[in-house]
Amino acid sequence: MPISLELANDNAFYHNNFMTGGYPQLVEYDPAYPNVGNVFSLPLPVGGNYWSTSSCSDANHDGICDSSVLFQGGVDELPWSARSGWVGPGVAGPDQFIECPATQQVNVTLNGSGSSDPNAFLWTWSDGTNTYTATGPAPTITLPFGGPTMSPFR
Ligand SMILES: [Ca+2]
Repeated sequence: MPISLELANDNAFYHNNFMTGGYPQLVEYDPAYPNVGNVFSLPLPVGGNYWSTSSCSDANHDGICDSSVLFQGGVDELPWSARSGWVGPGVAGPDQFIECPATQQVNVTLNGSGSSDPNAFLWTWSDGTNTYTATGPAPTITLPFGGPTMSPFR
């Protein structure tokens, strides 16, 4: 969802998830109604926003993209690499040891309910070849025998 700025001055926009929702640009800006003094990030550890339209590399894995997000009428100098990246790291709960049946795979329900933002869960794991994802605070996923170590993310 975009924001539209017309004659809007001296605002600070940070910790927003700017998602496309089909809009081509997330900040609408009309040069006929210029804005001054708006910022789209604050010094770390606050940072800026998450932009779903922006590709992001984060070489040092600090959660902040290596490049600014530029758009007409503004710049986010410290964009977050993940949705709601400013929320603390996920809490996966205690380890689970689940016996694998003869089918060589098992359904496992994850539990991230202890995390601080249950609406922004993203789980990722890898089998060494492919990377998989699931969303939500308690997804049920199918894992193979000897399955991977799971990591919950915000
Ligand atoms: Ca970084």
